[in-house]
Amino acid sequence: MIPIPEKTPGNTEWFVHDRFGMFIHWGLYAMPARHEWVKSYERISTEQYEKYFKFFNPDLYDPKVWAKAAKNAGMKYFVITTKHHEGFCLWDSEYTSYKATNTPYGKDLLKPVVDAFREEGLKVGFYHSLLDWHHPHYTVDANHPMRDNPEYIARDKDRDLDIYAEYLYKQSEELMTKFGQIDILWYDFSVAKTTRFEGKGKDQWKSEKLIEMVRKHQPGIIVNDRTQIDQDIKTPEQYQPREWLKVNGKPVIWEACQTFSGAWGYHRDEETWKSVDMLVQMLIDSVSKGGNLLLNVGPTARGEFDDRALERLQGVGTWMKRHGRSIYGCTQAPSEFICPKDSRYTYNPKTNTLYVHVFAWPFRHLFLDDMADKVEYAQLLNDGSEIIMNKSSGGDNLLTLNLPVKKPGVTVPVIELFLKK
Ligand code: JFZ
Repeated sequence: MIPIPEKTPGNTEWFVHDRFGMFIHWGLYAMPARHEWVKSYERISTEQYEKYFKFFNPDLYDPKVWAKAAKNAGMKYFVITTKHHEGFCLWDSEYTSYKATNTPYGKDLLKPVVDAFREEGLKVGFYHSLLDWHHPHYTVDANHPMRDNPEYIARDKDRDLDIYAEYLYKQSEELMTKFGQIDILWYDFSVAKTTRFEGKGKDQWKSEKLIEMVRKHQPGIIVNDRTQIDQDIKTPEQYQPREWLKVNGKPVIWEACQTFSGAWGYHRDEETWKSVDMLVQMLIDSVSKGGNLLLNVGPTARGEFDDRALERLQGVGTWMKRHGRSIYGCTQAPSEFICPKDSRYTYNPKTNTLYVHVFAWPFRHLFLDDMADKVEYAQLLNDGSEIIMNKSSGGDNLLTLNLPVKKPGVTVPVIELFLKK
């Protein structure tokens, strides 16, 4: 049995097929280059933060290069920050002057990236921050850069969060109407209440109204869960769920979002970069539990993917070129198939093919319990070479796969098992 999530309002058919996307976090925070939350972490005032706006000029920005890198990595969709918590807008919004067109760069950054990724055949997603540390009517909460500034907090009585909610609505509407078909809207996030501060959630964002408007303009769009109203997908962040994600005991459509290193925005000095090996394993792990992976790049302030990111995208792409078959169109394997140690199964229900991803290459033999009567033919996926199978004579239905002693020269070797009809 394979879990079947309940139908949701958006079109998720392509999403659960495509499995792998690129997240892009890009904004002024690429300049301080020490975390996209720098304004909050370092309690930076809007006046002090202004220097980044004043000098922002990503002169090497060429989204066609980004789109090619994503496509070559095997990614099928992308989600870009239209505005992050700092409040800076990548597009030429009618409702603010805090936008790319008013920086030294002087041009809209959003339209070109949408066009470039579409051109490469990728689906288009917008991340939009519900938080806004720049808007004058955005009140102080536990995450706000001015949370320790009594004078700033005192002026909250003159702030009207409904005015901000109206801004959020208007900008969301721009995003939904000025860029053609948008496939994903990734709102972020609802703020928890603390002893000192009120939280912000669906009542403050007016989430119901937002979602209604979004669906009016983009009927098929996939909306995430962070407005505090669950829609199409759940979004576990920086961890791999232990099993198919459930809400109230029911399986849901889910997408893990993960960074290459510890930050989402470009972080110059962060050194906890994941290896290609680990990243490929994370992608496989997601699909083996019926989920997607949204893997993040934080472009530099000059407008490029840095070498560390490019190297990993290339590494993942080399693997994907030969192993896309065990990812696209695949999901968790039916529960009757028992996965061997240090491996992950994925399964393509259309072709009735089972894929064994071997994370730790064993010496000579891989034992598959209760599979002897189920497999018609087995091969290594990277080169299509036969894997000889032995069926045990003990009557226990054990299938033994005879592996080469030398691990195939790929990041994660995969054995493709064509099952009997
Ligand atoms: C959010 C952002 O704050 C972060 O910068 C990035 O964009 C990521 C994809 O999403 O991360 C969160 C959101 C919510 C919580 C923590 C991190 N939370 O509720 O604790």
